[in-house]
Parts: sequence; structure tokens; C-alpha cells
Amino acid sequence: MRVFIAGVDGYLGWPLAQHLSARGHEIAGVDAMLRRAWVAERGSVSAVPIASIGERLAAFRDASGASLSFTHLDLRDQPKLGETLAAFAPDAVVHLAECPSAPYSMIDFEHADFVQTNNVSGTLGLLFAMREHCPDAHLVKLGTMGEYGTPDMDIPEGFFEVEFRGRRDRLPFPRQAGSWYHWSKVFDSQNVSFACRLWGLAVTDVMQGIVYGSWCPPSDPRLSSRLDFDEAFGTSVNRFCCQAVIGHPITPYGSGTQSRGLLSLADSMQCLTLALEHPAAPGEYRVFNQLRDVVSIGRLAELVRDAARALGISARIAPVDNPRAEAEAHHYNPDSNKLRELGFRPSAPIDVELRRMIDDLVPHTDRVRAHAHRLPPTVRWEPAAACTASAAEEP
Ligand code: USQ
Repeated sequence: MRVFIAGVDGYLGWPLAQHLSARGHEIAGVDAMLRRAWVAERGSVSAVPIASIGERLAAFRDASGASLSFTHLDLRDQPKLGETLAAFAPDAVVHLAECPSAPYSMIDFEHADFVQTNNVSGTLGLLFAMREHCPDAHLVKLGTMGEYGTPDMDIPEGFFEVEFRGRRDRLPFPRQAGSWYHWSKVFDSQNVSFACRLWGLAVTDVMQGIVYGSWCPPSDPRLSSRLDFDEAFGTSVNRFCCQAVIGHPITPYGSGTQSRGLLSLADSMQCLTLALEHPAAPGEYRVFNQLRDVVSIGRLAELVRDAARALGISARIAPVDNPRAEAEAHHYNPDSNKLRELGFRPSAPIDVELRRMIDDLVPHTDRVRAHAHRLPPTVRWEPAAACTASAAEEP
């Protein structure tokens, strides 16, 4: 299959290119190289050093014997995106090219506006370019479990049956996102499903939980994927592991009773591949909830602490005030059967994956320690009055 990966330089995109190529698929990729810039803007680095895109492409060739056709572009550049898609003529398109950070979107108006414009316009640009140049290709679009929020009922995969005033229908399950970033994904889902109805595109919208884990093939460090730990681009699990390796206290926010769906990077690769190799039908808009374990953040902190201790690293937990406005005590029971029905078999259990990640991080302890000041949360989901008050208190 010819697979076009938008966001091929990212945490998921770079391993996905390698994983699909190893299964015999032909890969082309585009990236605006923005993730590197955002992390630098936050004054941080990837804990695992990453090669330049040129070095990555050379390593890809050396490892697979195949070349990855790469184009540096922003999805909002319609003419260039159109040309690139037309030249490659993909069977499938994977859309990972978005700003993925809730805290980054909550910094101020400029960041909220950027994240929503970048994500929503980029997705719209891709939809129009696909309509024009590859209307039969299957689109696998990365959404997020965070679109649903934490309703006080089980979460189905995208749709549910509702009865209202004596009539029944199958309707999209309500979305109640908790950051400007998560709302951008909600808007994407609406646009993608509309394009599907309008133009007959085949789409899988993946509601993915929090992905964690390292990708460090021992054969060649140029193949490694990034692993962020700063407050904006590091997600909870990866941050907790980086905190543990440098002896920084692990920081569950608030009571730590908030629950999330998690899956390892290896499992994410497996799930995205299953979606690609079992495409949606023309005109079908299907939604997969992509997660493996549901775990509370407090329990997660304990799992990371214990994984570190098993490797001889003394780690400790120190809860901090929750900088986010989010429910801490809530029901959380999402369905996730569709990928299992397609054959998803979770790989290593979470404690094994955590030990593997910590092992991969140990050689890079100094890089993390040098940027440890980027670990504590500074972005707060506060109403205007509270923001003004905390700004006034600053020295
Ligand atoms: N959290 C802590 N301590 C930390 C960092 C986070 O307790 O040091 C808590 C947060 O308050 C939140 C939970 O961990 O309750 C998850 O936060 P996160 O930063 O791991 O994940 P989130 O902001 O929700 O976003 C991440 C990815 C995003 C993806 C989403 C999937 O950045 O792209 O969409 O995970 S989900 O969480 O299912 O919406």
C-alpha cells in the first residue's frame, strides 16, 4: 500500500513510517517541522536526542533499503500539498500533523488561536486536497479521547443510539473537550465527518488515549523518536518517567483520581496499522477509540515509581496543585472493541513498557536534568480574575 504520512517527523509519525515500511508498505511523508520549534520555544528538548530530517531519511534508507519521499510543507499550503499528493497517489493518508498540546493551547489568546487555526485549517486543507487529488484514498485522522471529556456515562465509539420524544436515532456522542487544543480536535471531527458525507471520502477518526513509551532501535540512534517531558509537550506518563530518572518528584496533579485511557507507542503503531490495513468503505465515517488500559493518574505515578525502583532508581511522588480545570473524581468507562475485533492484541503490559522506557532514558539523564526547570506546570486554566491575581503576586 502507498501510505502518505502527514506529520512524519513527529513522535508517532517517525516510528509509524518505519513500522509500515517493515511491513512492505511504500511511504511518503510531509512535515512543517513545527514540533521541534514549539519545544524549543518552551525552552526544552527531547529527552532522547533526535537526528535532523536529512539524517533520518538516510537512516531510513540504510535500515529498509527503501527511500521515504519527504516534502517540507505546511498542510495549509494548498497548492504544494496538492502537488505532493498528486505525485505520490496514495492509497491511504495518515493525518498526524497537528499541534498536540493542551497546555500550549492554554497559554494565551495567541497560542489558542494558533493551535485552532493550525489544526482546523490544516485538516480542512488536507480534506480539500484529498477530494481533488486522491478521493479514493482512505484517511486515518488522529483525534483524541479528550474530545469526549468525562461524561457521567460510558463512552461509546463515536456514536450512540438516543431516544428523544418517542423517536430514535444514531447520533454523534456529545463532545465536551477540556482545552482549546482538545476543542480543535472536536472541530476537526465535525469537518471530517461532513467531508465524508459530502464527497464520499473513506475515513477512520481515531480517538486516541495518552500514548507513552520510547522508540530507540538499538541498531541506529538516527531512527529514534523524540520523547518530550516539558509541561506542554511531555504527556503525563513520559514526564513521570523522565522525572523518575533524574530524581525529580513525580507530579500527579491534584488528587490524582482523574482517569485516562493509555496505550504504548508500540500498541499505537499496531492499532494505526490495523486501521490502515482494514480501511473504511467509501463514504464511511467510522470512529475507533484507541486505548489499552484505563488508569488513574495517581496509580500511574505509583506504577512509574515502582518501575524505576525495580531498576534501582529511587523515585518518589509529590502531588502538586492541579493547574487544569478538570474533573478529578469521575466515571470513566470508554468502549474500545472495534480495534480488538480487527485483531489488536496488546503487546507488553504497562509495567514492562515503563521499565523499557526508563532504561532507554537513563543514558540521557543529563539532558533531562539540564532542562528540569521546564518540568513544573506554569500554564493555568484559570478565569481572568485569577490570572490577574496570580500575575500580581509575581515578584
Ligand atoms: N497530569 C498530571 N501530571 C503531569 C501532567 C499531566 O497529573 O505532570 C494529568 C493532567 O492533569 C491530566 C492527565 O494527566 O489529568 C493527562 O494529561 P496529559 O498531559 O498526559 O494528556 P493530555 O493533556 O490530555 O493530552 C495528551 C496529548 C494529546 C492527546 C491526549 C489524549 O498531549 O495530544 O490528545 O493526551 S487524552 O488525554 O485521552 O485526551
